[in-house]
Amino acid sequence: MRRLLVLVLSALLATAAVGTAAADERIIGGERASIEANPWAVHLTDVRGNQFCGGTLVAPAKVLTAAHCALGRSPRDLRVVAGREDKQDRRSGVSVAPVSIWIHKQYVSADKGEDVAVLTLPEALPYEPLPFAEEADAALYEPGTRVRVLGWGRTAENGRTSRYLLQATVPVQPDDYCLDAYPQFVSADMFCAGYEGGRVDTCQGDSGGPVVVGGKLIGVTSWGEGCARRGKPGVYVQLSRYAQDLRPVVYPES
Ligand code: 4AZ
Repeated sequence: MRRLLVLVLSALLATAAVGTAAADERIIGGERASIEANPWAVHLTDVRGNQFCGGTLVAPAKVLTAAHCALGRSPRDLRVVAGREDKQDRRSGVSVAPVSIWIHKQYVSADKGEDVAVLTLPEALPYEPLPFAEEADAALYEPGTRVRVLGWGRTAENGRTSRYLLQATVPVQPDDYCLDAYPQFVSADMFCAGYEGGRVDTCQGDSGGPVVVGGKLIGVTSWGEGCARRGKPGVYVQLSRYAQDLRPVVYPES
């Protein structure tokens, strides 16, 4: 009975949300993004189709996501949804179970670093992958660099996740700013991004998803205190730091 009520209420809310979509689209403080322009953007769901994380196609059959999105899950309990901008549009794109999950062997928790995982798909997908940053790409993390974050996560700290793919642009902050915000911040393995006043950010459900600059995947959405709060930037995996660990998993044939 309660579940029916929840179902009816969420249906009503979903209808209401469609009507006001243009007024306040977000990740938080963001806007709609098309899947055509961002074909490598994927989301992860459970077997029932509930979306809980993001990911990026980095090779035709490899999805990079956060370790905390994959940990404790079996491949058969997971689905990678690709080619689908609207989570409710079952006719677009594909939903596939991975055949295997690789989690960085040093991963403990998101705020300790190594928050990376790779899902291997049963076959190549017909969507353009996005290459990840490598050792030589350190300049892409310079403070002030405006980076693009994408996902289907919450559009308010305690709100619902987004039906549509959203994007926002946030500036990379200097390491001392990130450390002031979070004493556990690990400068070598992470970067943080956001405005000092907050307002624009990733949120729950965006984890595992892409941070993009200059046609490269430079980060993975990882953690933060709340969402879009003043003085609490989003924290992202500094992918160039993990390129060496990722290459043999993403390109096993080479
Ligand atoms: C999360 O819980 C999460 N504001 C993702 C991103 C941020 C905070 C939390 C950054 O998945």
